Amino acid sequence: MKCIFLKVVQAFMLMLILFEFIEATEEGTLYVMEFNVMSEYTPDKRRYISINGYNETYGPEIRVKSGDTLNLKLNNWICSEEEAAKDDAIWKDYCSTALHFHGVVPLANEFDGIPNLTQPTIGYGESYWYNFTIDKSTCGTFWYHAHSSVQYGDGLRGILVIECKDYDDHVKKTVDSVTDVDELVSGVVTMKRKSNVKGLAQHEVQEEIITLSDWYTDWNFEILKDRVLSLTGGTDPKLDGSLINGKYSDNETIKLRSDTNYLLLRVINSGMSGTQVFHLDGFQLIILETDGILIRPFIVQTLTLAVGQRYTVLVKLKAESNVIRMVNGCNKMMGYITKQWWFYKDNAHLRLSQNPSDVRIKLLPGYTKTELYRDLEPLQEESKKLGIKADPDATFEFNYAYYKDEQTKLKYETGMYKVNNRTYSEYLKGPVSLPEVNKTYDMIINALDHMRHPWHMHGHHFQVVSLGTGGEGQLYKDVQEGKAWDLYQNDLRHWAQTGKTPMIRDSINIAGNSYAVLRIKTELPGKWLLHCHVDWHMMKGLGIVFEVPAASKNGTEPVTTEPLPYSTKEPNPSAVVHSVVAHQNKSKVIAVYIIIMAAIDGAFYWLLM
Ligand SMILES: [Cu+2]
Repeated sequence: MKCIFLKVVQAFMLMLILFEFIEATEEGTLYVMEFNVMSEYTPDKRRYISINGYNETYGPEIRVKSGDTLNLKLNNWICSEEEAAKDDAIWKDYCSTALHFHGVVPLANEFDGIPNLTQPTIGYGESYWYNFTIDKSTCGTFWYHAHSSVQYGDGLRGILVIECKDYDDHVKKTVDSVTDVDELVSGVVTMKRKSNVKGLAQHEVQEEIITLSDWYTDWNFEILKDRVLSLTGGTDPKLDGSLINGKYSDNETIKLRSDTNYLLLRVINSGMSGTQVFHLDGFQLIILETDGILIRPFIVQTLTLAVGQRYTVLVKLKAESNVIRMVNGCNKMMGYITKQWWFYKDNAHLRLSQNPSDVRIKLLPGYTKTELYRDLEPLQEESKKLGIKADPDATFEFNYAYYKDEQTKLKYETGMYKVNNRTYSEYLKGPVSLPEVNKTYDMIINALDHMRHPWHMHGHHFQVVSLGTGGEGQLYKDVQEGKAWDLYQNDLRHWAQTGKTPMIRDSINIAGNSYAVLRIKTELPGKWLLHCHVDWHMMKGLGIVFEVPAASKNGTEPVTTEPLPYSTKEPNPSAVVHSVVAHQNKSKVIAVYIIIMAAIDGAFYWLLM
């Protein structure tokens, strides 16, 4: 009798193990989609770019899993035929396009979406296929956006969520670790050693996407052409408003389900320029993700996002949480544009009379403009994935400033940003060559101007080894003294003494008259951008291109990369729509089955004898 019972248990355990294995060996799903990109007008005649007729300045949300394949066809109808035919570089830029998948790393250079660098530009009436498989290690919150002219602020953008088991488990473990905690305190969350992940009810956690973006009343193209790129044009046009989830309106609501105990928010700054501040009145924000990197849960009260940055935050609701006020501040030249939205349960009474202008963003609890690069520590597995070692193989220095002298104006017909005395378009023609692939490099970025800029790295995540808070000046590897140098040395000591890992991400604010030290490991050959994500600034030259060489066949000697082969702009034959097939590697399954059977039988034999 005992024997039969044990056999039943054995068979059941075996089934469980096998089920998991088969699931894990499944090939990803193939998603085929088409983006028809065209210009539309808002009711008050503001021209914007719409994807597939969407009525807002965001296209459809793409939600896939790690390992899935995307076949995305983009059809460009941004301009009229007449506009596209204009013999004018600014018009040509706006009428052609290419799509960048922001933060999706690793992704081959040919899918990075940089017109005339990683792909041919998609002209008026032309189509282009983006066909790639998302790496198994890529997971989290991302976005896609145009990388031509100032199109994305006009609407050529959207959210890309890549789901995976590690992310879900991390959410569940964090929920389990804070579920019995009465009062959450800012700082690192103490995680339970053994987490009862399986026992958690999925419905308890309600996921919402919160996109934050600045907004300009006038058509971006006009602002660019008539103001920013004019002879007397400044660097930052006046910002007119802020969008939450694409909406200009204030006091909008997001419904909470009646059984929601936790909110899981994916917060994204997908704007053109303004740093965004995010706060929930009376609630702590447990940060779980920085730009596609899972981190040790860290609690803050107010979140600050540079353009391009994404965070996942978990919010533990209280029994009486029927109404939660969301406060958003969009940073403009002087001060903030302030908005409030509401999360609410059906039976809640909304106090819409509360005025967001009463809120002083700078007085929000925990408000800071400083990046938390010492606190937002990646999970160990994430650090391992990147494989960044303690010392760099080489260090590069990039110094940027804004030039509006007569000579610059004569040459570029407007003031320009330059990095090491060259503009972005000059780097497009002649990238900085990094010596080798599979090496660790430090990039020192020095701000010689007084403004804050959100820098974004293509094709790589970076570790933030050191970062100034603003005003301490530049870091020069040959000078080795001064405030910035002392801060840098202090950070190096900190990492050595604590054994902690610096924050890892792909976008970061660098303060004015300051510096950053970003560490990367070159893994993918190609030409990659490192640029300010304020589109106006990029149009005025603020970015560089660096080239990672491909290893030669013997794996050591670097060779110069050849131009990428583009067969055609027409639909790729591999992109034919077909139903999803879940391939199961039968021989592997059988082999594992036999091994498990043998192990279990052995264990039972040992137990019973
Ligand atoms: Cu900038």
